[in-house]
Amino acid sequence: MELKVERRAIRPIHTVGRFYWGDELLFNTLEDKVRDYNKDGDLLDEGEEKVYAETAIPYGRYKVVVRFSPGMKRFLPLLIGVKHFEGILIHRGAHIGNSQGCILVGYNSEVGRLTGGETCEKILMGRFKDLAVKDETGKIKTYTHTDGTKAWMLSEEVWITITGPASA
Ligand SMILES: [Ca+2]
Repeated sequence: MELKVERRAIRPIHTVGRFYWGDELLFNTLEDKVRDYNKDGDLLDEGEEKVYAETAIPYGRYKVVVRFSPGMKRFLPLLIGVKHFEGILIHRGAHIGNSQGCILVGYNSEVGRLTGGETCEKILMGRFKDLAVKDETGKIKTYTHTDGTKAWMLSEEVWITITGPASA
């Protein structure tokens, strides 16, 4: 499965985008400020630097697993192999104060903010549930992720591409 975040509004302190499941537009995303200015997947180039809790993850394509987040106390999608970052999740949130590089989901009904995040996270996790491997009783099978937490067994690999804006 291929997911996509298309960054569309690159603002001085926040970034609004669109979240796609395959080709299907599901809802909006909100991230911190984009600092991977040359879009090469790192924050090492001239003029680039990571400012803690104020930096969006670099552009790129990342594997996604669904892992139990000890901090969030629920199963959430986790991006693997993000340069300069650890524990990048996709979860609900209203404003970038809720994110330290994580990808927030909701509807961009107000400038720089999201609403309906709880609904959007439910929709997203429903999609992952459809992909999950279940036992005879319908319970999702899990394995132990490399960080020691439980993760869902998925019937296919899931990848997410962080891209955009199309016109730039
Ligand atoms: Ca870069």
